[in-house]
Amino acid sequence: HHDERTFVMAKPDAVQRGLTGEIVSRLETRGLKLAGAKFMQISEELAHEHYAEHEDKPFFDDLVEFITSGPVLAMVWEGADATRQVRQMMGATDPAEAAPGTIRGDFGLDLSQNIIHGSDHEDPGANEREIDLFFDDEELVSYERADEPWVYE
Ligand code: YYY
Ligand code: MG
Repeated sequence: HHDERTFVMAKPDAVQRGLTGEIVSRLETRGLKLAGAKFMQISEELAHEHYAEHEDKPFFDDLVEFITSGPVLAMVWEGADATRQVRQMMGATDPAEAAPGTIRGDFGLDLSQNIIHGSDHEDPGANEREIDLFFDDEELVSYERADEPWVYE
């Protein structure tokens, strides 16, 4: 199955640093398929919902402040094992620990400004929950990309 969808977001630091094109480009050239995108500023309420699992963590208030501090590019990407593959391309949560070649490892140096969000592949249903939180069904597109026969056997 090549139709797994995952939620990805270029965070406010990525937008401010002009990294949104680079992020889209990496996912796109990997063979993942863009199914939806929205340039937006996250409200306080949406930030609390999106990061609900971290509500009790000491970094929660700073995290909400950061993610609402400027526009983000929210996206849905589709492909085989998309959630886990995006996480691999993102690298470790702390950019200081992220391997070179990953998005965080190539563009970040410090928590919490770690450039990109991707749904947790170890939390079943996180991808669909986050997609539903940010997108209506009619904002997502199903189509075939011309290179698909060259990406998938
Ligand atoms: O999924 P991922 O973004 O890699 O990490 P999470 O553990 O879900 O944490 C969400 C978000 O919180 C992370 O991207 C940065 C921030 N954060 C932090 O500021 N300080 C920490 N010690 C852990 C996470
Ligand atoms: Mg997470």
